[in-house]
Amino acid sequence: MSLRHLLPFDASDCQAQAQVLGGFALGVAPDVAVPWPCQRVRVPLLDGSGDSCLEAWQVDGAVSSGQADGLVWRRSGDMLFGVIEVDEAAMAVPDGHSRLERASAQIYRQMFTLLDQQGLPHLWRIWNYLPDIHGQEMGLERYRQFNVGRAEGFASAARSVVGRVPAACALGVRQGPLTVAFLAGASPAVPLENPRQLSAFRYPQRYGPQSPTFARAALAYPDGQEWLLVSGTASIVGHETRHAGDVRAQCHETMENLQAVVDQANGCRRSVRPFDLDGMGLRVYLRHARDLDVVREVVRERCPGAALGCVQADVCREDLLVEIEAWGVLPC
Ligand code: 3EB
Repeated sequence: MSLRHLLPFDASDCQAQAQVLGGFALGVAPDVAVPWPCQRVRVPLLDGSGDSCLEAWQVDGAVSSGQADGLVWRRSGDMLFGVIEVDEAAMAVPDGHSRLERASAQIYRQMFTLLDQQGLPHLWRIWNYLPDIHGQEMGLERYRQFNVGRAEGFASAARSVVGRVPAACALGVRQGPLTVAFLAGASPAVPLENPRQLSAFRYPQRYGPQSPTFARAALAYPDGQEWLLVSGTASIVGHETRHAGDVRAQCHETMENLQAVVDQANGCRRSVRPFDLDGMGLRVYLRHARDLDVVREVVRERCPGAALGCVQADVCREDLLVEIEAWGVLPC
């Protein structure tokens, strides 16, 4: 069994479709019909052509699938990819809690229940997309409400919200439901932190009543492979945003942070060769489409060979203009 990332690929390629564990449709109209769990991320594509673009995780073993209550999943051997969407508007409004907090807690509970039932309890990577991320709900920014709900979900499954947590990203999208995708397995991933940054799960209260629950990266081991899954990474040093208002400097700082995480991975990798950012895949989130040329120039300078996808999305702190995530694969 192995795992391969296809980017972008053709929805009419039936042979490829049959062996897709799951993936993403990115774009302003990502409503492509596919037979696998697909996270629809409603964001403008900044460098591709067409209305949408598919990315997928391909496996070479047999797959089995299931769906229930807004959750769609597929598994192959010891790995599972799932997508959950929740219609916040349809949630009951509980006393003293916001709809988004409730919806986030419910999604995470649902995910943990499935993983326990499937005997694949170890989360490797999570992708969180929220509409109106900076909106206020009951006096608290929606991203902060999401953090409260996410931590409730972890706690109700008796999971730690510090230390051994999955890699993740959390971005604001202009349209669409709250959606969470996840990649999990039978074996634990090795969580990594960035020595230049305070662990996000230790961020101080000024960023919200509940710190975000994610590790800076995860090393996962599908059979015969070593996967480096780097979380959304931005211009943060310690816990503070650097270079507010300067997208070029933020992009340089972000590349430094990505390199620092890759260095951490190389310090404990099992593979003979080291990971190299230039041989990895990068997804770039820009707050403003107008910053594309500057950001591409800075990224290309450091990583001329990386597979690059750029979309417009809201990074979770209002002063952050760019966020970049990365993944890499090596034989081991
Ligand atoms: C940061 O470093 C930037 O809430 O899951 C990056 C990756 C960020 C994941 C999350 C947030 C998350 O704090 C934001």
